[in-house]
Amino acid sequence: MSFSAAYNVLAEQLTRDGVDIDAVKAQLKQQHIETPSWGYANSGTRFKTFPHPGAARSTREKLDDAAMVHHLTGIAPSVALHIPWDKPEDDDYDALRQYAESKHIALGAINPNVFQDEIYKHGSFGNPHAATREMALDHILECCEIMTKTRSDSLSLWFADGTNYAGQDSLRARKKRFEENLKIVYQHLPANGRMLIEYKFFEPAFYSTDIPDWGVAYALAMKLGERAQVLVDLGHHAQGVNIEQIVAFLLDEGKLGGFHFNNRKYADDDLIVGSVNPYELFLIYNELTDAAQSHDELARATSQRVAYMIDQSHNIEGKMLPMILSVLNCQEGYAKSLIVPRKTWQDAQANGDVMGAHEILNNAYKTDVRPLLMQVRAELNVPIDPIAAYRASGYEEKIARERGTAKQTGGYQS
Ligand code: PSV
Ligand code: MN
Repeated sequence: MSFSAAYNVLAEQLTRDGVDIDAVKAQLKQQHIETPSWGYANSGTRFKTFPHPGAARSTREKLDDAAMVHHLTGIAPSVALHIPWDKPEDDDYDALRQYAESKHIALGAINPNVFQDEIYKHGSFGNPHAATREMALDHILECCEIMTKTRSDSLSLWFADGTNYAGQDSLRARKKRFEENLKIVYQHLPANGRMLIEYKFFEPAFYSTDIPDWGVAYALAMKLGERAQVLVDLGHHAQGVNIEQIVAFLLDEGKLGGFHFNNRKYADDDLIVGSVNPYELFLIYNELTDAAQSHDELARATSQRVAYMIDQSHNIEGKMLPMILSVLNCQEGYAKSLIVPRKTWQDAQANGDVMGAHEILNNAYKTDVRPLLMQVRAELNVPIDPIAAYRASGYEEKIARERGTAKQTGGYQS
């Protein structure tokens, strides 16, 4: 059966279930997944980076690769930058932005780096030395200025801060130092800018981490104000944590700012999102769709501003294919959440119908949405099978030929 015949069958079945298929397609066409500049370079893992032939050597090459991912998927129109890894030599961010625009993509979230310089041995904002805290602050304030030049509206903040030994530093003092500096950063956000506070439950500090979980990120964001929100990096949770529940809570509080998609099996952020547990990705999207379709104004408005970003530095699987697959996995998870017959499901919940509610949700998850996605791609004018199109494009061979195998070009251990 051709994909369009399969799509017609699926569309009929979904319409019978009360799903508005045109609305579903319209929402899928508006999906926006931001890819990370560092995912295109030879960057990554804390143990060893295996260089990949053709990996980007400069920010412009990273933008070329991101543009290719967008060209093939139609839903990855922006790229997150990491400063200083993506700092232009001449500091000409306008030129960088124009280059991105010439490739039909935009510059996205700005990610400061206050963890790689020698000076940050004992942390950045949590550091007991005022001069080091000052340096970290200067860097992040510079990032606020960069946001204006790149027209970015999000500042993604991740801190490696913490301690390795009990008694090493005052836990309360570290908290206060963070609050003090974040407050200053908050005051320097550009007018349309917001601050996304990322948490991570361990590593590189192992005794205490200054922002170890969503609760701490949430408390900090609450104190700062409306334009500070929480960033949920899927890799930064212990294995059993129910991430979709965190997402639901933060949506309801107006405090979900964005995601870093990846997979927690790495205990950080380097595996393809949805590769191990696509059900979890669906459940996360289901909370987002549920908020987007609810009558709760705050949850609905919050869901509309969520920044969907990938944070993956692939090490053994190449660079472009895993990024394309990650974008497609997000598309599939989102599509499945959109076909949940929400009213029927909510009625089952309200009636205390445990098995009925569970089954309705799972039926959506088990539906093969691939014909729907192919139809959406055809309507978006992108290849119906972006992975096959990439393999056939010759791009991988071309960049390997032109760029060779670069050493580390952005990322850890550089
Ligand atoms: C370190 O865990 C990390 O991967 C964080 O998730 C940041 O978002 C990312 O680096 C980029 O700085
Ligand atoms: Mn992250």
